[in-house]
Amino acid sequence: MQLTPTPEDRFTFGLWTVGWTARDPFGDATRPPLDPVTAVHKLAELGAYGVTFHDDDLIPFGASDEVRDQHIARFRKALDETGLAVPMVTTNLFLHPVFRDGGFTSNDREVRRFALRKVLRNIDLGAELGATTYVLWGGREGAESDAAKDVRVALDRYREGLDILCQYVIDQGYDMRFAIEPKPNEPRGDILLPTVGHALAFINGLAHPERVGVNPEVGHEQMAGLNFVHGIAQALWHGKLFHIDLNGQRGIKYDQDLVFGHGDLLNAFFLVDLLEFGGLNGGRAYEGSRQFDYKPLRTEDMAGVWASAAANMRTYLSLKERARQWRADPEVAEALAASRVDQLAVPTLNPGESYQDLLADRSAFEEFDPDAAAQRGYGFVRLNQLAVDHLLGFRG
Ligand code: GLT
Ligand code: MN
Ligand code: MN
Repeated sequence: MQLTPTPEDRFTFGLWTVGWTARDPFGDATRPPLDPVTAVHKLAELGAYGVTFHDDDLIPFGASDEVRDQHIARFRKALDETGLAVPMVTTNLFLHPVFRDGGFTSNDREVRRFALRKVLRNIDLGAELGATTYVLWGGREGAESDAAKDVRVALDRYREGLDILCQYVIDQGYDMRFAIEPKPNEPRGDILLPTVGHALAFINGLAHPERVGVNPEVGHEQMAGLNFVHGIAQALWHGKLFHIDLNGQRGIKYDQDLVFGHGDLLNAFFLVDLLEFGGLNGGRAYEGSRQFDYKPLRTEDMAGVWASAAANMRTYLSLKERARQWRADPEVAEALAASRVDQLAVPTLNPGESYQDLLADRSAFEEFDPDAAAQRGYGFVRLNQLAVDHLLGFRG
């Protein structure tokens, strides 16, 4: 069993994850700031494929052009030394007080114009570093009072912002797509585009919908009580899974950003199974980075930070191995068939059959015995228990 990560596994970490100093609303930082250059070297040592960042993770907000260039040069050198990629970048539109009412949807037009400029500038940097995905997490785009924000016009402004960004990357000839990251709440009482489903619907109304997809995060969907595997499957179905943020969450509460698998482990198992083996002929269903967007627990020191970074990757690879064994188990194959999982792939009408033919088919209705069909169980519990047995190491 190969539990040591390599760049082929495509694991990435945001600078803000391992670099989180653990300041929370109730307490000061428990760890020192982490130099991005150290982060790059350490992540490469641990077997990561890439690193991602917000503009402000790399370059302090408000830095002069000269200082900015110095930070970029040091970072670039570290990337060259380690071979770490930058597949994704994003913008911080939430930390500075100027964004107290959001960026693209702030009621203050000057703030909206500033936010757009901040994003456009960082898109250029991302393109220079080879990033092909640009994440938009609108944590401050929202409200606490229903009087504060006309949601319909806020969505107009959100769309205006996205349309401008898309036009910009098209005009620049950048190979870059955007991924909206939904979250239901925190830091705002209610955040716009709160779930994967809301974001998917919004994308349809954009000028360049083909350029925009989603970056779902495990904990964000689970904060809303939703099934993450279902959300990911639907995003894949729409061809919109452009990026993914993996972590752990234990139920409907504040955003915990735990290590991947340290929340709903069974859901994480089925998620890895879907990503790695849910494609055509059992191959990968998703080819992009597997990003860990977690926060090392505030209780941990720097050694604990690196142990938790490694834990994310180890959990993913363990689940991948368990999923491989689950798929190869003949009893699982038999149980899947007994549950008629494969039958769902058969179209409900025959090839060439019309609804008129269905209406004429007496066996479908007049002669169909619903009471007899109702007797047939589906065996889903057995199937689920086989997954649990595999997960716990009692099979395979
Ligand atoms: C922030 C948020 C994450 C987002 C990051 C991208 S920033 O830490 O909690 O979920 O992915 O902006
Ligand atoms: Mn989160
Ligand atoms: Mn995230």
